Amino acid sequence: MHDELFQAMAQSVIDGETEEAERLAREAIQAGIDPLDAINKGFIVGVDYVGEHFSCGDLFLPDLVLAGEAMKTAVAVLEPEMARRGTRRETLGKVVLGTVEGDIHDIGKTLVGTMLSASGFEVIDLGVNVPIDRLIQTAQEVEADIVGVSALLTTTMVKQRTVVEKIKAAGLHPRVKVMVGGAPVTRDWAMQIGADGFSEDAIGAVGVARKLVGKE
Ligand code: HCB
Repeated sequence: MHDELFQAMAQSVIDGETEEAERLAREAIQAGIDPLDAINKGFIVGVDYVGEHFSCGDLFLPDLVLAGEAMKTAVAVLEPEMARRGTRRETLGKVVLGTVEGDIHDIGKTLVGTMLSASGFEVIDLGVNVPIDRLIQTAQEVEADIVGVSALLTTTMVKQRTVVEKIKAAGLHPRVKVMVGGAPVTRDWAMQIGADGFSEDAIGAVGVARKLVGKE
C-alpha cells in the first residue's frame, strides 16, 4: 500500500526536487499516512541512495546539497503532524541535543528531537556545529537527564568520545546520560566510547531515552 507514493518521495529527493518533495509530504498527510512511514519508507530511501552514489563518485556535492534541501523541506511539512500525533503526558525528562562541532548535518538530529518531544521529553536543541563545552554547560544549567549527540562524519564522530569524557570529568555522569547517533555511529562505537545509549533511528532513540530515565 502507498508503494508508488513512497517511491515518488524517494525520487523527489534523488532529483533534488524540493517543491515536489513538499507536495508529496502534504499528500501523505492528506492520505493519512503515518509521517514517520513517509520519512522512513520514502524520503530516507532517497537520501540513502544519494549518499551511496556520492561516496562512489557517481553523484556530486550539488546533488547532496539539493537532496538535503528536498529532505529538509519534506520533514518540515511532516514534523507538525508527528508532534500532533504524539501523546504528551507527563514530562519524561530533559534532553539537550546537538550535532557536534565541525558537523552541519541536522536532519536526523532534528527528527530525533521532534520524536522525543512528541513522546513527552523536554528537548533543548542547540543546533549544529555545537562546541562540546556548550553542550556540557547547557546540560549543567538546565539539569538535563540526557545529552543526545549527533555526528554524521567519521571525522566528527570522535567528538562524541570527548563529550563522554568531559561529562565524566565534570562529575555529571551518571546523573546525566549520553546518547549517541548518526549515520556512521554503531552500537560497537557507542560501547567503545562509554556512551550510555545508541540508536540508529528516531523511534529507537525514544525507547533508549525512556530506558535511560527509567521510564520504559
Ligand atoms: Co553529507 N555526508 N556531507 N551532507 N550527507 C554524508 C553523511 C556521507 C555519509 C555521504 C557519503 O559519502 N556516503 C558523507 C560522510 C562520509 C563519512 O564521513 N564517512 C558526507 C560528507 C562527506 C559530507 C561533506 C564532507 C561533503 C563535502 O563538503 N565534501 C559535507 C560535510 C559538511 C560538514 O558537516 N562539515 C557534507 C554536507 C552535506 C549537506 C550540507 C549537503 C547535507 C546536509 C543537510 C542538512 O543536514 N541540513 C548532506 C547530506 C544530506 C548527507 C546525506 C546524503 C544524508 C544525511 C541525512 O540527513 N540522513 C548523508 C548520507 C547518508 O547518511 N545516507 C551524507 C537522513 C537522517 C534522517 O539520518 O543518520 O542523520 P541520520 O539520523 C538518524 C539516525 O542516525 C539517528 O536518528 C536519526 C533519525 O532516524 N540519530 C540519532 C541521529 N542523531 C542521533 C542522535 C542520537 O542521540 C540518537 C540517534
